[in-house]
Amino acid sequence: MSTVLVTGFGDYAEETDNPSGAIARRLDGRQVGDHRIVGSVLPVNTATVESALVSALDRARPDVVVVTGVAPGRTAPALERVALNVRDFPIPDTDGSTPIDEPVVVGGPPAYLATLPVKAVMDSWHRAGLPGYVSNTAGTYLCNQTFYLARHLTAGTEVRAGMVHIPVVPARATGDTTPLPSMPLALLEQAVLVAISVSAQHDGPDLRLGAGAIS
Ligand code: PCA
Repeated sequence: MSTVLVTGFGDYAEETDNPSGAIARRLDGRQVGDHRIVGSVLPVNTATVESALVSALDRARPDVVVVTGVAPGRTAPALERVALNVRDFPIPDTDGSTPIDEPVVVGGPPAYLATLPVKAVMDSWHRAGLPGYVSNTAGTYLCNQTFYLARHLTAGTEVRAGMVHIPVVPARATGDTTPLPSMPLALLEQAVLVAISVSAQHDGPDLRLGAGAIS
């Protein structure tokens, strides 16, 4: 039996019903195949997110960590390939803090690649009829910070860590004449579940599938 920690985020700015937090709550305690899921909701707070993540890691002792967060404007779920050691916040966090060009970890490596099998997850999404892609930037806000921390804290261990960004749900996209792209919560939850089970089961190197981008 392996354990997967899935984190989502609480509300922030215009995301007053963050689907990533809702999914983490819904999946907490679920067992999928041979995998036990621990779900945890993290604060959108640059000063406290690390201690919240460390407590979740201590509690779950996971084999796999899947950080999730909402990215308004994204068209579909995305596996993030890279976490940067940069905090350059486009909006303040829930405490009003707006770091500019500060590292996530002082003296840490400039970047980490995900240790989840991002291509295998993308392939399974497509086989399950779910849209999804590999993204080459997780931004420079809380999700990137948390993804970087998850990789930093698991570096040199067998634990695999990565991040999935999800679009907003339809309710968040109404009332606008140029609506944000959206997907229903049930489909987003299914995408996160596929990411969890493929990441927990996949053995050996990632699939060799092209999913690059020009920009
Ligand atoms: N999304 C933000 C932070 C919290 C969340 O759900 C991000 O993508 O950085």
